[in-house]
Amino acid sequence: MLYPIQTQTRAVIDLDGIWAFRLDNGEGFTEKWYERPLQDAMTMAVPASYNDLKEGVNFREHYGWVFYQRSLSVPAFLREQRLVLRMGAVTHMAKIYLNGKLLCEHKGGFLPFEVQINESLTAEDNLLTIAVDNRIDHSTLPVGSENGSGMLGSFMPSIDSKPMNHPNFDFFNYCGITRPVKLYTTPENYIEDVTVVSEISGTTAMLSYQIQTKGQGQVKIEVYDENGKKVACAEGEEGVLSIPKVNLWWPLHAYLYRIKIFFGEDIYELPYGVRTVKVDGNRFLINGKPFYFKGYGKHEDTYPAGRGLNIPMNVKDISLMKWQGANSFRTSHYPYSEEMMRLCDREGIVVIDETPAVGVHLNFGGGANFNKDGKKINTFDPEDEGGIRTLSHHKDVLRDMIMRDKNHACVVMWSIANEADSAGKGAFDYFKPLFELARQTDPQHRPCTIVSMQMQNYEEDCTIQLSDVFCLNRYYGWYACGGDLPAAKQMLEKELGFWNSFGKPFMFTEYGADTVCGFHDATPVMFTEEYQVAYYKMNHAVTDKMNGFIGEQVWNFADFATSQGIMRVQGNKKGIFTRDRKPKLVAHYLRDRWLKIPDFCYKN
Ligand code: GCB
Repeated sequence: MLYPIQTQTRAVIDLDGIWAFRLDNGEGFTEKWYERPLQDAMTMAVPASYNDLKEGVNFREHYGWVFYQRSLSVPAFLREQRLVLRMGAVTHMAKIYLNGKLLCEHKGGFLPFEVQINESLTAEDNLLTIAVDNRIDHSTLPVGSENGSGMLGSFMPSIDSKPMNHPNFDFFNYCGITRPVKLYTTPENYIEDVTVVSEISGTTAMLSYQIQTKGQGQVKIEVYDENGKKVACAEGEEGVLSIPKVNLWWPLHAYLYRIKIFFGEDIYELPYGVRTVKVDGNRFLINGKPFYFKGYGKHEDTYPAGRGLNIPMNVKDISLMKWQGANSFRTSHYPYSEEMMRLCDREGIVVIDETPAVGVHLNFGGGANFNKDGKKINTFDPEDEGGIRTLSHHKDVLRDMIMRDKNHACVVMWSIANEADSAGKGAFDYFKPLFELARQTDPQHRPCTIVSMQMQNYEEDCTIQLSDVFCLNRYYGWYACGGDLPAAKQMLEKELGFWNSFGKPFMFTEYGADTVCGFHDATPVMFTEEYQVAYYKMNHAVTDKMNGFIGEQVWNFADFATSQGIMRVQGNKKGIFTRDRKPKLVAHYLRDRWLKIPDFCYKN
């Protein structure tokens, strides 16, 4: 799906700002709130998660639908164009109404969707309503407990007073219209999709392209370098463009060509970095050279926007990454905004792109693992016995993520899930078709992985058969052997020896220790800044000896909000930076280490 941009033939109207807003009291649909101006409405920012923008626990933890509304008038001179309403992301489920009429519904909170609105639009003021549902269960990604049941943050029996979300994952269930809402135009005959794949031979790049169109017209395509000089052109819906003396896109040294596509009256432009990605033996090659990942698992999480698009913070985060000598991050645990992906292309930040499949594990934490009769269930048990019901939605989000991000130079690998029950019974049969789908859908054939968790029998993990790179989340010295780093080191050495023996690349996609900024001790004890440093030093003493170990992504870039519970002190505190991006002691240690580790050939 193309990102909406303004060109000589396309206009983009930004619908962000203050909208009217109301929590559903159970009457929203029966009273048809979408048919008339919302009564007793409050104000709400778009884009943003709504949870932290008004006070009160009932507001923050609201369970179910909310209604957003605004008026919409379209300039007469645009009415002859094709008018498309496009939502960057609505978390987790949306119904879009225009003048009381349901235009479309969408499931999944982290990917864009759009609908043409010409036929429902009137010449005057139009009433646009977006109803948003934040409920999660065994059919959604991410996964939550069924029907809002479960016990929040407690190991002791307690009563279930009212249904509420019980995430089977460790981040706050922020929701709302979290990314921009835009109205864009195209001519009647228009460019629908663009796909470009690079191959490099010597100093020449061959770009195979495919342009999908609707309607009548001729396709022409031109490529411009960063100085605005035309370096290649072609005609036809598909073909090959050759760029001699190509400037490659390198991590931290991005070079973006501008691909301009003409079709009939329509024009679209794609920023495009030329690079290749390949796994070869136990190496991860970018442009043929063995890359070493230094960076983080992140979250889209800031105060008070929640998971709402925060462009200044995205710029700041990348600046801090560069300050620290990092070169990469993973979009844990959902696809990030298109604005962030475009920024990473521009800045040369390498990205592992992850689906929202987190919590696909009913045998671990979260309280999602009992059916309504109180019987223990396994993740991949038949659906009618309480097993997970995510497979078809998982296919949809995987396909949509790849279709959205397929042309990004920054994306070098697809993560199909985070910490699923990948060593559980039935896991291979669940994941095999997803790997096949990813490999068929991605025109660039990037490597694929599932990010695997500790605390399960790693020798049984289906990542062994399916993944191109083993991505490990490991917490030796925290959840295992917390406070006993010598014992943790022994266990880590044993396990990493196992992964090293396959002759495939493997890396950490998470390792970390909760650290409350300002806690200090001369003897490093858990939760102090000194312990976080000692923890990482111990891990690196082991990983640096492992030849096939191709990268270290720490958990987490910054402290972030989670559900309440006895394991979390006003959120998860494993950040290298605090939630407002102040460095902890470990930030300086990592900076020192990473500035000395080259981006390429570290393990040669
Ligand atoms: C994990 C999860 C991540 C958690 C982290 C933690 O393995 O992937 O979502 O936040 O552990 O801190 O426990």
